[in-house]
Amino acid sequence: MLYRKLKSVATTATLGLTTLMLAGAATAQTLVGQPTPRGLGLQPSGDGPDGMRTQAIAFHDHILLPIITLITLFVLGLLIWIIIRYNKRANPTPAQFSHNTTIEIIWTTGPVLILMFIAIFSFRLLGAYHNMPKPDLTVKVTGNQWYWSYEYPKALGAISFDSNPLSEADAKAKGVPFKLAVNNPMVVPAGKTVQVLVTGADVLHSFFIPAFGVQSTAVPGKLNTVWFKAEKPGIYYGECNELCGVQHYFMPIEVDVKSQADFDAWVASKAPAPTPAAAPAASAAKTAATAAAATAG
Ligand SMILES: [Cu+2]
Repeated sequence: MLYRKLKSVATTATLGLTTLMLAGAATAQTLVGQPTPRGLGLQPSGDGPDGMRTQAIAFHDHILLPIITLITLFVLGLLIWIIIRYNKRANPTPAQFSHNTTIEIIWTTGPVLILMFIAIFSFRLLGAYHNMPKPDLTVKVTGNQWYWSYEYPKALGAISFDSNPLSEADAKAKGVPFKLAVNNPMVVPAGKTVQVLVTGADVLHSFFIPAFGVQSTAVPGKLNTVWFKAEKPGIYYGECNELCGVQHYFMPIEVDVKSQADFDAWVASKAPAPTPAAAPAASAAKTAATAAAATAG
C-alpha cells in the first residue's frame, strides 16, 4: 500500500519535473545568447550540434539531471519510509544493533559506481574542452574594475578597445537589454575557432558566456585560454561571474558574431590599412628628427 503510494508520488513528481523542464526549454528557445524571463534550464547552445556547449547541455540533461532526480527521490522515499514505519508510535521498541556489513558495502560501492559512470561522460567532455582545434582568431580579453578590454592580433591591425555597458536610457532607446548590452562588443566571425586569452588587470574577474559554454577566471599576471566556435551570426551575452567589487554587476560581455565578410568589414573599419605613402614619409621625418637631435647634441 505504502509502496504503491510512494510509486504514484514518484511518478507524479517525475512528470511534473519533466513538464517544467520542457516548458523551460520551450521558453528559452525563443532567445539564443541571453537569459529569458522565467526561463528554466540552461541557456540554449550557440555553438552548433557538435559543439562543447551542446555536449555540456546533453551531459546535464541526459546524465546528471536523471541521476540526481533518482537519488533525490530515493532519499526522500527512505526518509518518508523511516518517518512512517519507525516513529515512536509505530515502533515503540527500537532495534539495538549497529553495523550491517551488507548495507555498508552497498552504500560504499553504490556511490563509487555512480561517480565512475558520471566520470566517463565528464572526462569525455573535459577532453573536448581541452582539445582546441587550430584557432582562426585569437582575442585577448582583460578584466578591469569595472569593464572589459579587448585586443586583436597585429595581423588584424592590433585593434583594441574598452567595453562598457550602455546606460539604461541608451539601452532602452536601442531596444537592447540593459546590463547586458555594451558600447563596444567583442566581434568574432561565425563558424571559426576563436581562442580567447583571458587575464585580469587588478582583481579576479571571470569571462563567462553561457551560450558558448565558456568560462575562465581572469587572473592578474596569468593568461588563461578558452575557446569557442559560434555557429550562427547574432548577439550573445555573458557576464563577469567572479565577485570583483561594487560594480561587479555592471561588467557584462557582448559578443557580436558576424559572417566572415562582415567581420572583415568590421576589421577594416576599425583598423584602416596605412596608406602606402604615409609610412615612408613618417619614417623619413623620424630620421630627420634623429639627425637634428644628434647635431644639436
Ligand atoms: Cu569582474
